[in-house]
Amino acid sequence: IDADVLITGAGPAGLVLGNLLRAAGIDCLILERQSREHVENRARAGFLAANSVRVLTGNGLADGLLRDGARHDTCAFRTDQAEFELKYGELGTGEVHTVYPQQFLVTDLIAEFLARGGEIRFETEVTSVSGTEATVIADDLLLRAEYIAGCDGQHGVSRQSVPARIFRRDHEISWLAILAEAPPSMSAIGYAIHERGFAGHMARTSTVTRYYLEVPRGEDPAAWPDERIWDELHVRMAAGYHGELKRGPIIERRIVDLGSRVMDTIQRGKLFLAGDAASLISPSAAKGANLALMEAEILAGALVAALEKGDTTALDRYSADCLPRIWRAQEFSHWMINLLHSPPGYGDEALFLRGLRDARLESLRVSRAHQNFFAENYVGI
Ligand code: RFL
Repeated sequence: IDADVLITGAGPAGLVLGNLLRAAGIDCLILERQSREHVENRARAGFLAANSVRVLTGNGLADGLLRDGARHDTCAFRTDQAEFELKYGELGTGEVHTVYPQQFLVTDLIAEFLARGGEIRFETEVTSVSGTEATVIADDLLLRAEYIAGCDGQHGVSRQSVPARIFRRDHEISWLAILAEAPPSMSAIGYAIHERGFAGHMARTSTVTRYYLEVPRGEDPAAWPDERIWDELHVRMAAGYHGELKRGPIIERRIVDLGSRVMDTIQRGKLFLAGDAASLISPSAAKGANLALMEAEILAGALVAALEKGDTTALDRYSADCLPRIWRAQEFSHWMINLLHSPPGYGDEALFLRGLRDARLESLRVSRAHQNFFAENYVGI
């Protein structure tokens, strides 16, 4: 046997799981396709919900986050005529986000996992996983474990070994996801609803800001040189009216097709999925990394009970524990998609859906009950 627990993938799910298992003295090995440098520089998420911060703080994984993370509690919705702010930290359950770029978190988690005596094999590609045999093939080598945690993300192989019914939706919306070397332009998270499409603004650090622009499906990011990006953001965010954007060099531009995937089970024999391997959620409500951390914590507790006490009750009900939370996050994310987008064109149906979107936005502006619903779901899972 090569390890008690073999983990595929050194993203947030695999690394949090690995750290929690090491804290309980469980021997585990992480197999990661990319180099350490690559995963430590991969910018993605940034908004950590209260539960994620609790998981990290409660397990001694929050030093960097508590030192360099920023509290975030307000978002603003704007159109070209008006803007309203929601101080979600004062609504709903009163919880806030902590902004801490995912690549910083991954860097911290790798260092801590190694310090706890864990082993990571970088540049090691898993090509097949068996939940019934509890084996993994990586770089032509057969590895055995008591349990396997499939944390290899959206494009990994683990989930292919779980025979499940898959429910998916292509939202038929694409975003150009942009990282700019520029300070945030607003103190709030900004959602701009515009005839030309959605635009978003999210702080990352004092010198880097994430923006999103809705673009047609199949768009080539190369068609978006810096100046075109800033000009389009200027128009959609009505910056002439609400305040100029702080411009800077664009350091990353990539297309994200908004899609969702849920499976009817996320386990098979000795194999358990967590994070983007278990479910895919569109980034509209910033839930992906937070679901990954929630699942990693549940799975760690279940694996510890099984390995230390031979009690597999929690492992047996792992899918049943996670799936209702996954569905709730999906539902809210879907609600956000409908709040931020409407189909293009001026046909009867497009205008009808735009009318619904405007009504939804207006309800959020004026209804305290609606604001509380938003706040509770925006920060919670
Ligand atoms: P990851 O982070 O994708 O890690 C999986 C790891 O597995 C490795 N791997 C393999 N290793 C070995 N063999 C194989 N065959 C392998 N195949 C893959 C990969 O190299 C990788 O290192 O999955 P994990 O751990 O489940 O974490 C999920 C999160 O990364 C993801 O949900 C979020 O980044 C989503 N997301 C956001 N989530 C939030 O909660 N808040 C946000 O603000 C937020 N913003 C975002 C986002 C995702 C984005 N993109 C790129 C889709 C913004 C963007 C632009």
